[in-house]
Order: sequence, then structure tokens, then C-alpha cells
Amino acid sequence: MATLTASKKPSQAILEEYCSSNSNTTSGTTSPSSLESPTAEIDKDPLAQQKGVQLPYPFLPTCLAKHDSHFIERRARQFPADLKLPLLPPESACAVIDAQDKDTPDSWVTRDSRLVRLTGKHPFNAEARIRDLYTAGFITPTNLFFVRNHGAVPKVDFERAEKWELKVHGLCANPTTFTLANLRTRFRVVTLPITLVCAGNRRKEQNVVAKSLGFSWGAGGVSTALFTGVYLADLLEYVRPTKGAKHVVFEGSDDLPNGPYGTSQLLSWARNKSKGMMLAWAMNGLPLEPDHGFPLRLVVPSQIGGRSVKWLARIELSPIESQHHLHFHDNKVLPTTLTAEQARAEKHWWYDPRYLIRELSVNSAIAYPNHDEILDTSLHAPGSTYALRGYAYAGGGRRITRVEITLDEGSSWRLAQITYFEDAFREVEEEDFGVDPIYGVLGTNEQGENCFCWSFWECEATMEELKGAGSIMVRAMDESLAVQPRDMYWNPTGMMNNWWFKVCIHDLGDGQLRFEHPTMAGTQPGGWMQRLKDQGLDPAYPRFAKGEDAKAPTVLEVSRPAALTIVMTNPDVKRTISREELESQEGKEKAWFVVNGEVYEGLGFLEKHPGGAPSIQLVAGEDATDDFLAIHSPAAKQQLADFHIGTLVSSPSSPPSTSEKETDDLGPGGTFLHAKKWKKIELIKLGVVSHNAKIFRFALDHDEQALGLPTGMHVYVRIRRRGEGEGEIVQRAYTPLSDAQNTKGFLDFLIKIYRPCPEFPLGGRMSVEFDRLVVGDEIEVKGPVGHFEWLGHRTAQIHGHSMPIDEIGFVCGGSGVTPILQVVRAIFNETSSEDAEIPDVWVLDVNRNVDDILCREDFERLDEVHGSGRLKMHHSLTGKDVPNDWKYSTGRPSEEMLRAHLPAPGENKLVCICGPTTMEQTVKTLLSKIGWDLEKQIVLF
Ligand SMILES: Nc1nc2c(c(=O)[nH]1)N[C@H]1C(S)=C(S)[C@@H](COP(=O)(O)O)O[C@H]1N2
Ligand SMILES: [Mo]
Repeated sequence: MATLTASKKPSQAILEEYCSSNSNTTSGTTSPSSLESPTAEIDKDPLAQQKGVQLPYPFLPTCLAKHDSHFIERRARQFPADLKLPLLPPESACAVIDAQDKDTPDSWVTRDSRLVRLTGKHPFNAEARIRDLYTAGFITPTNLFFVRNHGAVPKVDFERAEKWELKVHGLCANPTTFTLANLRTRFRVVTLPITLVCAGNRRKEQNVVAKSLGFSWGAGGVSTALFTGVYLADLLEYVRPTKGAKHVVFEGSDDLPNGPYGTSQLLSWARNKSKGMMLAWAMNGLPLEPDHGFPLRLVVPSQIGGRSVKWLARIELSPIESQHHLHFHDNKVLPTTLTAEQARAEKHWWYDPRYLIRELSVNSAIAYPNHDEILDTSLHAPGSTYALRGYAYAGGGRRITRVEITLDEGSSWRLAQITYFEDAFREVEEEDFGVDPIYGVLGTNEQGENCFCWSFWECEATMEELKGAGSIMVRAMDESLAVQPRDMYWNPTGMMNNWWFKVCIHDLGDGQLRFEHPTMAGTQPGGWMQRLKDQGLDPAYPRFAKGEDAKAPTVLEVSRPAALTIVMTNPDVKRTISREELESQEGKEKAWFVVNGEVYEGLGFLEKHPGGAPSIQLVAGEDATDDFLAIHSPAAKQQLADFHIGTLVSSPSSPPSTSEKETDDLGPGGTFLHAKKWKKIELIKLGVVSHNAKIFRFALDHDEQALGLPTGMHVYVRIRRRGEGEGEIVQRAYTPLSDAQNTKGFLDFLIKIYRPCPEFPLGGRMSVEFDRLVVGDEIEVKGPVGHFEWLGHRTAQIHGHSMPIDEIGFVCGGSGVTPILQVVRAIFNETSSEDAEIPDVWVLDVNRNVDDILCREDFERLDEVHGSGRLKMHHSLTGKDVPNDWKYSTGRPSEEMLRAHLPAPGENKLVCICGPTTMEQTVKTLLSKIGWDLEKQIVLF
């Protein structure tokens, strides 16, 4: 990542600052050609060498290609006519930037104005009108292909694309970083037609029933393209996953508030070529457009679009699923019993693996007749028919085996004809297609009977039938006999909506019929659902039967839980309580606390409280409004009324105590930390370093404010637990990763996440809480704490006594490296002054696998810039996957290792240890054996 030429984006920049070592982990087993320039590989490209073929180099998306007119049309290479494959649509693009994109970060991306924007100007989320989509045919022209961007499009120009690196690492024997040219030349190039569908397709229908958490897709969140690239399975075979690898984690390079977009696949699925997962650089025979992931994306057929990571930069073989924010907080179908507000407030639902969406579900929609289409039956001869048409798709490679139409709301059905254009590709013989310079080979052989594309259906209805009907409804069935339901399964994210697609017919008289679709995409008005709702009817249970219109329609009872109005007081409670009473001995003993000006008694609930008694005792006699409201579910809030004992009244003698933030606000000159008071800090940025390490950036009070943390000291961090054990406070000392002396306005923590596992069922409780934080969340810090301080000028202070230091050794493990980095950085920073004298520094860093080593490059850089070899850095790996070219130690710290890689014991020498407790204890024992004075020369951080 460090080699990318584009301007650094914040989240990437955070990672680069600390973790660019990751980009160099290409191990020795990589073939040497990866070091050559990518252009050299293009020259060797067997495809490029075929004579007489014009390759689209520079391989640029239409959006970035040079052009002289305001309108560009490029046509991809068509397949030979005798293969009888569907024609590729012309790709056209307007060369002028849409006015709506002008003042956005996407002001360099050209877009087709026919796309309907669903989320205002930015980010860009758009779909084609269903009629445009359907008439464009089996293969959707790229410019009409739906777009789902969570943020700004990463700006990738030709230069950056040429140097694009796909880093593949983690639990594999041959971790490798690939350029695009590497992919093209090392693996077989394949092409497959694939339909992508956003899990939110048809969400507008759900949003009319009750607003979900997502924006309003119409039925156009689906499109099909020919994707060209290499099989993910081939790449996995090349890097050789090792024991323990269960998931393949993918990360894009977009810059989103909670870190880049990322998600994962089960390794067993990813390895299976018949599932068709590809790393693709081309779409419809031309380079991917920026909106679709230029220069490289993952394409996962038959699963929801959200799994097809765009702008793909990193793949990690991991023992656990993706830990990316959007892997958990997107693409879920949560139970219908939850309201959107509950889902937003109660985080644990999002971590329940049962609610993850993988494969698409069976779905269909109607394109003919269109919304507001008018059919004048009087112009048609009696007995003539209208062709109802639309699309149908299913997931998991399953074929659509049935599409049925009803004109009487499900009393009777008729079968539609289904056309599977995808079969044309399947029927082409491998030899007949050969190896195309652009498309490579057709992947349909490996695909077997799996279906990756939508099908089109058609069904005739006579004019008379349509005149006599109140509606047209369609449902499809797939080969597992799953069938679309009549009723909507409303859910908080509004995903996977697949109830029958229902079009209402209005008889306008004189033989004229007007058709009305359920909704119009985005904020466009129209559709029978909103119309019914406006009439006070429930759009989830419509009745269209002809003739029934005249009857007064019954208002159906809404079956969804209504948003709760929460009453947290007991109307019978009339007592008033003064602040003195609240803060009195009695108040403390009975655990009185205040929420919204009302006083509650916590005593009777101490034992039952899921967060344990201390969480209530901690706020005894205090105002707990913020904390209470922030961490409790609506259900818990409702319970509060039972504990209501009175209303707080303020007396003139006791001014309400001011909040911590105000009393501590020292202004830009003062430092942030307060030794006695907890101060809130807000998470403003989050970066994923690897499957078990993340960087969290928190804002201080002011941009120019320094933290106020002496070198070598720590801060206490406390977080209130959520989900299980809600409300309980977990607290631990941490050292920031950011340079505490020179960083202003924010601080970064690098947290190694210890998730629950069979050996440690609770995981690292603090790190688990960190893991759940999202941008905007607050935690609290207090400090500084610690008994060690580096004073500079070869002097340390230990328990208040200063001590001269000639040589200093550090032994660390995991994120124990961060306090050590603080001290080592401060030591080497002293060398910028002329007469600096610094001690010799030894660091021994013990980790399980190479990928677990944190801040490796920070140390290397310090050594390069300041140290002239005075930093003696050594590593040891305790895990089994030791790279072939590993030049350091293996195994847990031994006496021999400590002798070799730490200073010899003596006067003016010191060893600091920071890591997991068991490591600290072992090292301490060994050091005392070697002759170190445990009392005076060993510091445990
Ligand atoms: N890096 C990245 N990949 C991404 C997304 C994103 O926002 N960032 N959106 C996902 C979602 S939710 C969908 S539906 C598909 C949409 O792909 P498209 O925009 O090419 O149609 O991309 C997926 N891949
Ligand atoms: Mo999506």
C-alpha cells in the first residue's frame, strides 16, 4: 500500500504510518519476477503477444480514457458470430461530469444521467429504470449497471493502476503481493457472465411499509456483465493456505469512516472453482469503470453484491471471518420482530452469525407493463395478447425453474416462459472459443450446471383478461423449490425483499388500462404502496380485486412492532428529592441515581443488573442520564419506571454539579489528560491492520491540544460493556501508539484483539469492547499512570528515583510493543540535537506469526533515520508458520535468547518488559537467573 502514488487518504494514511511493514511481507518463496517492473510482465504477456490484436492499453476505463468529443462510445471486442453468444452492448459515456458530482470527491467520475440517484448527490448509489434495464438485454451496458458505493470512489489513475498491489497474506505458505500484470500472467484468464444484485434490491417497498435502516432501491439493484479476470481458487492454490485458515478476508481501498470496506468468504467455498469467484479487472470486455472497482474487484456469483469487494487491495487467510465494520453492520436480515430503532441501538444482533446474508434468494420483477404505462385495449383486435415480461434470479448457483403469473391475487396461476441466455455460453465448446486475447477462456466448464445469471421471463395475457383483472403478480421458484412469498418479510435493514412483485391495474374506462408499480426507486413519487398508505391502508396487505374498490376497504392491523414510546416514570410517584438528599449517605447506600431529572433507587436491582452491582454503585448519588440512555435497550428503559422514587429538585444552596467536560476544559493551551477525572474521547477514525489488530483514533478537546503523557507512562481506558454484560465497566492501562510528545489533537491506540476462543471463552474483555466500537462512540481516559518515565539524556525515572542508563533492553509481545515504541522513539528523537548522547537500545519482540508483528516498520525506520545500528532489534516467532527466509529466532524466550539479544546485566542498565502476563513472568524469572536485579533493574510495564 505504501507504494501507491495517489494522495494519502486518512484511514489508509493511519495504516501506512504504522503498518506499512505489511506491504513488504512478500516472503522469500515468491517467484523473483514479482520484483520486476509490471510493464516487463505486460511485454511477456502471452495474450498481448498475439499478433494483430489491439489490446486496450493503456487499459483505462472509459471514464479516464482520452477523448475529443463530449460523448464517447467504445465497443468491446465481439465474440465470433458462429458461437451464437449474446452481443455485447456498446458502452457509452458522457465525457462531461454531471453537475451533481461537481463539488463531491467523485468530481472526476463520469456517469450516465439515465441512472436514478438514490442517495442524493453523494456517495453515488444508483440504478437504471426497470424498463431501461430490461430492454438493454441480458448483458447490462456498464453505464446502466447499478452502482452501490459506501463512500467516495478511490481515485485511481493509470499510473496507480499499473502499480496496484493486491497483497495476499495471513495463514498461507506463500504470501505474495501481486500486480495486475502478475495476475494476468500467472493465472489462466477467464470470462464469465455474472449477475450482481444488491441485498437491498426492492427495498423501497419495505421502506413504504416502515422505514428501514437503508435507502430506497427500486427493482433495478440488479445487473449482469461479462467479468474477466482470474479464478480466486487459482490464486488460493498458489499462496497455499495453511492449517487453521478457515476464511478468506477481502478488503477494498475505499476510505470509509469505520475503515475500508471488507468482508469474507468461507475458504472451503472460495476454493471451489464451480462457485465461480473471480478477481476481475474487466467488465463487458473493457476495463472496470471507477464506480465498479477499477482497477480490480472481487466478483462472487450468486451471492449478494455486497460480497463482491471493489478496489480490492488485500486478501487475508484467516482463522476467523472478516472483522470489518461493514461485514457486521451491513448485509444482514435481522428478525422481523425488531424495529429499525432497536436494531440500531442493540448491537449484539449484528454479531449473530445466523443473520448474515450469503446467497441470493429467489426473486423476480415485472418490466412490462411499466409503471404508468397505458394500454388501450380498444386498439387491439379481440383475442390479441400483451406480453408480460420481466426478470427472475436465484442464488447459490440455483436455476430458476418456474415463473408464475397471477391476475387474481394468487387464486390461480399460469406458467411463464423462461429464457436462460446464460446457457448460450455453457453450450460453447472449449476448443471453439479457444483463448481470446481479451477474454481468455470461457469459465463455463468449471461452472458446471451452476447458474450465475438472471433469466428473463415472458407470459401472454389477452386484452380481456387484463381488463378483467385488478393486478398482475409474479413469483418465481428455484431448483431447491424455494418460492417467493406472498407476504413481505419486513426487516430492519430492508434487505432481501422478495415477496411477489405486484402491479396494480386501473381501468380508466373506454378500454384504457393504466398500470401502477408498487414503488418508484429512490425519492421519486408514485406507486400503489404509498398511495394505499396515504389512504390509511396497510400497503403490506393490499387488495386489488376488481370491483372491491367500491367497497370501503378495511384497515388491516399493522403486524409490525410499532416504535416504542418509552415511559420511564411511575405516574404515582410524587416525592421530590433535593440534591443534598441524593448525595447523602442514604442516597449512596440505596444506590440512588438520576436519569432525566428523575431519581431512581438501584438497591433492589443490584444483583439482577446484567452489568453487575458495581455498574450501579458507581453512579450512586450522581446523574447517570447519559450513560443510562446510551447503553440500555428500550426494554431495559421501560423497566426503569419500577424503580422510580421521586423527582430531583435543585435548591439554591446546591448548584447542579457541572459535567466533567466543562470543568476540565483547559483551552487549547492546556494538555488533555487529567489524573483524577475520567475524560471522554470520541472515536473519529478506525483502521484494520489485520484480522486481530485495529488502530483507533480518538479526538482530544481541541485540534492543537497535546495529550500530556510523559514518555513511558500510560493512560487508563475504561469502556462500558455492551451486549452481554451490558453496563459493566472494563478498565485497563494502555499506551497510545501515536507519538505522545509531538501529536496534537488526537491520539491513536493500536489494539490487538483477543476474541473469545475455546481456551479463553471470554476473549480479552477489553479488546472485545474495543472491537465493537464504531466511529462516533466514546470511551473514557484518565492519566497518566505508571512508575517508569524516560526523562531523556540517558536518564530514566523509576518509582520517583532517577537513574543513569547506558544500555536499555526491552522485551515485548503483541501490543506490548506500543509503550516500548514510545520510549524508543523518544530516545532516538534526542539524536536530532547535536550533543545528544543516547543509550544503546535492544528490543526483543516475541509474537506468534509474522503477521502478528506490530509496528515492525516503525522500528526499522527509527533505526534507519536515527540509530546508525544502535537499535538492536530482534524477533522470535512462537507459532508454526515460520517463513522460509526467517532470519530471527523461533520459540518462546529462553535464557539463551535473552543473553544474546539483551544487554549483559551490569550497572546503569535496565530491562523493561511488556506483554501478556505469562510472558512477563517467564522473562522475569529467566532474567534473574542471568543476573539481573529484579528490584532495581527490571521494569514491568
Ligand atoms: N470496496 C467496496 N466494495 C464494495 C462496495 C463498497 O462500497 N466498497 N459496495 C458493495 C455492495 S453493497 C454492492 S451491492 C456491490 C455493488 O457493485 P457495483 O457498484 O459494481 O454494482 O459492491 C460491493 N462492493
Ligand atoms: Mo449491496
